[in-house]
Amino acid sequence: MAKWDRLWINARLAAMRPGFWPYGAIQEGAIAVEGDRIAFAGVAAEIKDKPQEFAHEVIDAGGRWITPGLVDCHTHLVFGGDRADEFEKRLGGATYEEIARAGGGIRSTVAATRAASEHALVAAALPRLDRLLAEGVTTIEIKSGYGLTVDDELKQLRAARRLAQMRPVDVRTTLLGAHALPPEYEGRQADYVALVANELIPRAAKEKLADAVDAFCEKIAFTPAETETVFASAKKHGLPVKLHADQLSDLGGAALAAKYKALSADHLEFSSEEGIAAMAKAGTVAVLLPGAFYFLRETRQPPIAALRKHKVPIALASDVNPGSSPALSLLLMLNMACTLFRLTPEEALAGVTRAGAQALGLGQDRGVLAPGYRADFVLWNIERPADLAYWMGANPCHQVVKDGKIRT
Ligand code: DI6
Ligand code: FE
Repeated sequence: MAKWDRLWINARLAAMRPGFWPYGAIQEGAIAVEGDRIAFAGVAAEIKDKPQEFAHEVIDAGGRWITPGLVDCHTHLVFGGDRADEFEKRLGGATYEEIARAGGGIRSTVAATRAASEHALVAAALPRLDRLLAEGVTTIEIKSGYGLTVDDELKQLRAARRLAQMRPVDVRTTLLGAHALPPEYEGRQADYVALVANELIPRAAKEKLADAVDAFCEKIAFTPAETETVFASAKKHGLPVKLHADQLSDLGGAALAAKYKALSADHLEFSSEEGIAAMAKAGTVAVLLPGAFYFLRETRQPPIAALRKHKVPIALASDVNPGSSPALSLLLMLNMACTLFRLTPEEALAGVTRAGAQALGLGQDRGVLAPGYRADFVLWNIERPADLAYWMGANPCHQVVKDGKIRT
């Protein structure tokens, strides 16, 4: 028999293939890789006595738990400046809307992002990325949405692509041109939507800078009709869509995302059960963002019971951004999802592995420990998988394997 490239023995395997969920399936396990794929994941029985006969390189996992590599499926990681001053103003009593009207809010990040070079954006994002990677993130989605001109949006996407060349991580980029109305389009919202649909999306598609298209469908952002214009263009250019839906009010965002077979609908605090049912039919993943819920002190919970009832996959993400979620820990999001939304630790783990991968259209490729899947996984210094959601601010990550190679 041909030997595997690398074999980890003395391992406990969590989050294996659907059907082998729940997570404590294998206590005396082994996992092997061949190239960038998992070649074996299961009971170690006959392997553990003579592991050298099975693989060129054998690693003793020391009884540690192994999970799939973490997937952070919703971030705005690339941006200029920060909004710490705005945080202080909000603590002093100012509202998000007042700050926005005074030229702050998203617009202040747009100004800082436009002023930054691609190189400066990469330099600013890199330490943030490193914080996430240190906790076992192996796949991250990064959105544009702070440039809001054709050139500045493409600059943000190029910066995101560049990050992928600098670190052992897969970056999926999402064009979020319809994030906010740029100041120079005040009173001409239709013209800006036309720019996104007719110029920005075609350019991003042609230059292969975007893997998906997103929009912010909200009273303070874009209407459902405008969102449809953006989505129609995305479809025409072969790009799947995602949606910031029903975060602050119910505009029917969940159903709209479903209508366009969106990969995911994100936030969802105000979504109706009909919207959730439509998502289930369309195969649209729910992405919950407890960091933004916490940081904006929101009170309306996403409809967890309806998501469970209709069996919509629930993903969790950091939503890293300077305004509503300056969160540089994906593990902390597991804790918040459990305490704030009452997810179980097992659901939370699925949210940053299997469901996170599904939310990026990568569910067939990664997010579970099973043969044929991408060999992205993490060894943890924990007693049980629920510890990942239990500790706050601990980083029990021991070793990360990306594409079958040990990340150093
Ligand atoms: N929803 C959010 O919470 C962020 N973007 C979005 O569409 C806010 C982004 C910001 O305040 O900079
Ligand atoms: Fe977001």
